[in-house]
Amino acid sequence: MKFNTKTIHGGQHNIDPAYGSVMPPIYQTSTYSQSTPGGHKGFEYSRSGNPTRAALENALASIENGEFGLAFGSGLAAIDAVMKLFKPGDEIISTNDLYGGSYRLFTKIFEGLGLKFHFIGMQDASKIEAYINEKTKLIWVETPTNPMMNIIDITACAKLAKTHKVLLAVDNTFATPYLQLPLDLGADIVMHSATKYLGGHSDVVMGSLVVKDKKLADRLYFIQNASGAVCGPQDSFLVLRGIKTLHIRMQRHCENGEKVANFLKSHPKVDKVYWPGFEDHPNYDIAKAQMKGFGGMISFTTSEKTLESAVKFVENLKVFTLAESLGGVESLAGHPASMTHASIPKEEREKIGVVDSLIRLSVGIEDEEDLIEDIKQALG
Ligand code: P1T
Repeated sequence: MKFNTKTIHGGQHNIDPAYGSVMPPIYQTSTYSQSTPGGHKGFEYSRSGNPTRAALENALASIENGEFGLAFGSGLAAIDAVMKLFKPGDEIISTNDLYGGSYRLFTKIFEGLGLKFHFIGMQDASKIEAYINEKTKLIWVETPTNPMMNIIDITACAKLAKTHKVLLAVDNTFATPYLQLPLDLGADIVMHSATKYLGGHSDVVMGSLVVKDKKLADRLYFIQNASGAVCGPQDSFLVLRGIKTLHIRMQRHCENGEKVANFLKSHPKVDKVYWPGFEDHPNYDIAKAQMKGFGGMISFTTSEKTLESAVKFVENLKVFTLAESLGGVESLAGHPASMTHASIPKEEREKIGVVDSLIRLSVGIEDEEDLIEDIKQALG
């Protein structure tokens, strides 16, 4: 089955044996009757499993070319489950440019529990090996990174991970499986904030993991059930519905993203534009090789290079909404330094380019003329 068909049908057989409904029912139940202790029909308690969530988890596994999907109450809950695979003293190498909440989870929760993190630039994957030692258990990659749109070579990271027998996890939130399939490139775990493009309509908070290996899936399932950060049936239904239009939404996000990125690049009030589709992006060749398109996420700095100019821009927008999050049908603008990445100390964030004049756009699927007109008037 090819990708577009998978978004609609992948993992979705025998959805409703009772009435043949085309969409799975929302099984809004916490528990299931048993004829005798242990005599149930596959589900016993909705933390451990729920048919609507199972339909979504099967769809997630299908679109990521994996075998096992797990859905969580948020993207961070999914990352939290991955980190619980490890024990005090274990080391993790992570991209230094990543979602501020992931950084906060790593440094404020898991460092306190004894995990050691190395935050490094991974744009040149050959630099990673120097940080691997016998305690290393995981390489954590976000690509494209949030918010600097750096591109990391997943195939090169996978080779390193295999050589040193460590796991490779890829946060695929910005790219989505429409553009990039980390498991096919050798990653062990693919993670999503399903809140974003998978859900696609800014109406749900959710996270997911997909893996190929049964033993790894069993360990993650144990954590999902034992820690209990699952998502509910209604949210599962919404994300399953969102996935069915992922391919057409992504097509338009990419088209509009390209138009907006080029417009910004040519504007005198804009300094730098970060988007992996530019031929002068430092890792353009890697982006071209591992992604099917370049997506609708763009960051840029104002030519005035001040906090005030960035704040004024986002306040002036009329079609774009100033808000946290990304990946919905509507265009959003954010100010990473004070919003999504405020939990990263100023010196750390400025080292990677998250300066006060940086603005991040999630380009939606509206008419491109309206988006460009809006940016033009806000810059003006
Ligand atoms: O918000 P949540 O569903 O828990 O997902 C966390 C997360 C993980 N990984 C990436 C790459 C993300 O972008 C996010 C969430 N990001 C935002 C809310 C944001 O505006 O960047």
